[in-house]
Amino acid sequence: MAEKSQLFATKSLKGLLDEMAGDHRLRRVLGPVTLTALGIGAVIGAGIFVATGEAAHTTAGPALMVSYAAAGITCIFAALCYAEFASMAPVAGSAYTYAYTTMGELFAWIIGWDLVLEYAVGAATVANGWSSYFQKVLKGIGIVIPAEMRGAALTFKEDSRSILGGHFETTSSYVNLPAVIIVIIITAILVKGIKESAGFNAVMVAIKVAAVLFVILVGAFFVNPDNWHPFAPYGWTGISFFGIPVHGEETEGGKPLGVLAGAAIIFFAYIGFDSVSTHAEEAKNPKRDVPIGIIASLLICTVLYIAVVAVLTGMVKYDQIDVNAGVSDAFSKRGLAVAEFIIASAGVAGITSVLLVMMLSAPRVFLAMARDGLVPREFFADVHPKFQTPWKSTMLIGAFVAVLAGLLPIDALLHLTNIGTLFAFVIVCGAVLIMRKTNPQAERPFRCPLVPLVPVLGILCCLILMFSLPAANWLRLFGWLALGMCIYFLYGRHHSVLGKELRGEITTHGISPAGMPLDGPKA
Ligand code: ALA
Repeated sequence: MAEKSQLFATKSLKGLLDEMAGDHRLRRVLGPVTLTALGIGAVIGAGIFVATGEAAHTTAGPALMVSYAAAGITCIFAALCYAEFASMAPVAGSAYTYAYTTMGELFAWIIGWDLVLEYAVGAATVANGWSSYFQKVLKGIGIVIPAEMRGAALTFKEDSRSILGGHFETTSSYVNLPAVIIVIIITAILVKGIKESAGFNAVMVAIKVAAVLFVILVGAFFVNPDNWHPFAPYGWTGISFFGIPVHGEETEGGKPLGVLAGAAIIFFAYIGFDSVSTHAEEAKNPKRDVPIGIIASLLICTVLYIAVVAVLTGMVKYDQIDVNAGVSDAFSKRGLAVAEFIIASAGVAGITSVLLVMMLSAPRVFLAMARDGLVPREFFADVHPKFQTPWKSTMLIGAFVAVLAGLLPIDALLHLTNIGTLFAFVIVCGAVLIMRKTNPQAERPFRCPLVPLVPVLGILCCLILMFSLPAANWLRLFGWLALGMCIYFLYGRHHSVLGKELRGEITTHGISPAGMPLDGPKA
């Protein structure tokens, strides 16, 4: 009986806030500007620099501008929900912690596991995009990496007749070496510490915002409005239900086409604003600064993105845009080779800062889960005595990301990241609705406006985008969640702090049966 109720048992909001009073916490060093910079650092990256070219060319045409607006609006709904939660429960763990206080342990596990997927697979995607731009820069100075070490070892061939939505094939490359190397370097920086990381990030953010403004301001002089016709050559939608077309066109391999399908791809460009909430524990004034960081970074990025796509599709006809490095290539096509080199270099810097924030976030989700006993605490909650970082899990995630980035192709990684993130957003929006019912009186320094409308619209928009992705992604998401379920039922359920409380195994307040303080081992 107690075991069954454990699955749906929730952590109390008060308990959560009490936990924050413990002294084994991360250092509070981040203010609103740093948090917004971390948000922008996480958001502008491979999505705009790499995915835009392919999405405009193959999926949406110039109407990709509308796709960016649609994805931006979806994120704003989710961001408002994130901000309410982040201001109420400013502890590390983001949506995982929110789910634990509203929907219970099982949902919390699912979302925590899903967030690790988002950040780790997202980081591998970004490392892959980084490698493309880095190689463009190297080429500019006459260095060419051998073909065997230049790209992913595998490629995915979509096939609507296959039950798995397609199959992987080997390529002529053994490993994407630049991607693996950058992941190792970032891992080392993150083990050393958050303060240094935030400073490094600020420089990168300045460079990439300058690059994006350069693209918009210089590119605007080369726009030919004729290139915007036809505006939506692939249609306005592109929705399928587990591979069965519902609205809009599809490729022969079963990949949806159109503005919504484009939005589902470039949604990747917005991922990252939510990671601001995973730094709540390191924020100086989390109740005020975290919502500011989330919303400000998202609004700034939406405006910049729409402007970049307008310029890009105005400079080059959509069906001639380069699918690997569309933004920098547009300048080369207009005879601006120097500009191409400048943008590629700044792109490398910009994408690096995204990688940094994504790889910073995954170990922090594990940290929150470890404090609750759902993953081994000795490993995942071990804060380094000198650097005060979760160093062991940072290195584990680094190894996982390096393997994915070295072997898998960017499109498969990108789609998987998107579906995992959209799923997390659905849960966060749902959690806000539940929390308003179960804890109506709780202090909410930031209130999501127009509840229930905004969370409900957030859920619907995310589901539509999930159904605009190729069907194979649903299978991969289910596969990842099934693996997570096995781990939960074999480990997490038996070691959960909440579960032990329910079973009466914890006798002394604040001390687990192993004699370990509930908020983790001493640093
Ligand atoms: N939004 C991030 C990017 O575009 C993940 O690289």
